[in-house]
Amino acid sequence: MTDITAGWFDPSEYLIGGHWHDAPATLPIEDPSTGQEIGAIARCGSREVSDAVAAAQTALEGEWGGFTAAERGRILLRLARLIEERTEALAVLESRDVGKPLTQARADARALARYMEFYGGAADKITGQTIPYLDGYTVYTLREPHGVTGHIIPWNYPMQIIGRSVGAALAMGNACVLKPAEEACLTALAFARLAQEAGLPPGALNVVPGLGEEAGAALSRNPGVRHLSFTGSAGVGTLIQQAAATNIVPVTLELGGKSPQLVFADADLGAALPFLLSAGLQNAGQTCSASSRLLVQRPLWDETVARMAEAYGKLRAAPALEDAELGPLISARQKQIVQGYLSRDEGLQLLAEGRVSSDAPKAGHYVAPRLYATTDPTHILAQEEIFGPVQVMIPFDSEEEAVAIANGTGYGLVASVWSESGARQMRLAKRLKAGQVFLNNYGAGGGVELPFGGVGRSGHGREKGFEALYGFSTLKTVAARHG
Ligand code: TXE
Repeated sequence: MTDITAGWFDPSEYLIGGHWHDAPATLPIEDPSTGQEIGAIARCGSREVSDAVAAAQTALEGEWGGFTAAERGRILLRLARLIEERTEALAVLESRDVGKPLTQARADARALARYMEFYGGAADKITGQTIPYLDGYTVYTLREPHGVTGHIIPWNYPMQIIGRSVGAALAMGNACVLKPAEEACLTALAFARLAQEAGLPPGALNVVPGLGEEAGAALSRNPGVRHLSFTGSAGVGTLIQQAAATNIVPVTLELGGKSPQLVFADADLGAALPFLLSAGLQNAGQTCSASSRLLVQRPLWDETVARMAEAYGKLRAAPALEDAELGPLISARQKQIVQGYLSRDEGLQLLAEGRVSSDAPKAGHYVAPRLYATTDPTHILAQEEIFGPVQVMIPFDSEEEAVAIANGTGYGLVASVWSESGARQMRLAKRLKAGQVFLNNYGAGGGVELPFGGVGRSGHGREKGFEALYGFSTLKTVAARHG
């Protein structure tokens, strides 16, 4: 078996209270590009999870809990520098573990550093308010950490999601227990090593890899956890919210979407095209904010279809380290889910299909990207999150119709509008049901400063930006009567 971390660390260890422990049992690490087993991670269970929660509590009562906001910020800033120094090593780890093209993994590693920089800088800039009240009173508010926060994250963007949730939680002074996805844990473990190197005290961050139904379920039910942050499927999100209800703790859920881009006849199509394509195919479409629906006004329909189909014809899925446009999907199971949808494409018009590289290992989880068209926005492939390299184009006539189609799934994560009309942009920014609306762009470069989250079935709560710092803290009102 290859040494997947190139001697950096043993991936089968897990972190509790500042100590790396030998795994009680292990789970295999699979390289999605080859289908080969390339190592093992720990299979933590309820015992390790409760030890991790206890260690986090101890950290809050000890050194970590005594840190000033500025001291916490300084550690995160040091961590940002360490991540920057290891960008390439982190990118290679993520690329192999997730099957993500190297360029995309590099962008994720840079984002992780940037999150630490942003939250490191923000840590001592969160303030309360003074509130004018009755004569003889002084009223003010304090922002305090929740305590122990639980972070259950998926496999598609481990570094980005650790950055936005663990970064913000630590900045506010919480102590974190992180349960990475069993399919991709390596950069979570690397991040924890670097956090230690940056001086994060023992117990402030604990990492317990394991299965969702074991370690994940144990973490979500542990009464010592005072806030839960979850990114993943709607089904598991429901379980997390139920567990949070039992313990009466706040929960942030980010559950994916069916995000549309609306292209109007007055749009600059040349500017839109790269976004129409990449927003749907980044990480082989395994992206919560993937733009899987492209709504195009009829006067631009033929040209958009022709140019998109031409671009699809050039796409290639290849091993992650070859850095083609697409890598494999994360697992045989995910490939099965995507192929299940593709087998239900009756009634759709297949406009174009990319290809799988001829030298891609047969046991890798490759799916050739597909572009479809339909006039039926209720078709299952135009309604459900496929989480694979599949986009559906839908024509429309009026702005009214475009809004109805765009808002016509239960999801509400991202929407974008391509139009030169400022008035239309402003109208639609209000009318589209989404946590974020992008005007003449998609994703705004992923900026860490931008609050992010969904409405409807896409979840609730906000991560990223300053908003996350409010989510990872609780507000205390202090009212003093002094006569
Ligand atoms: O997600 P899961 P899966 C969607 C996407 C994909 C589908 C299935 O549509 O096809 O979900 O992916 C942990 N208690 N998204 O099965 O199961 C699990 O270990 C507590 C969208 O991988 O939701 C992992 O750490 N935790 C999404 C995390 O939950 C549990 C990203 C996510 O896994 C658990 C990923 C349980 N009972 C998938 N069961 C997005 N929004 O970006 C599992 N987990």
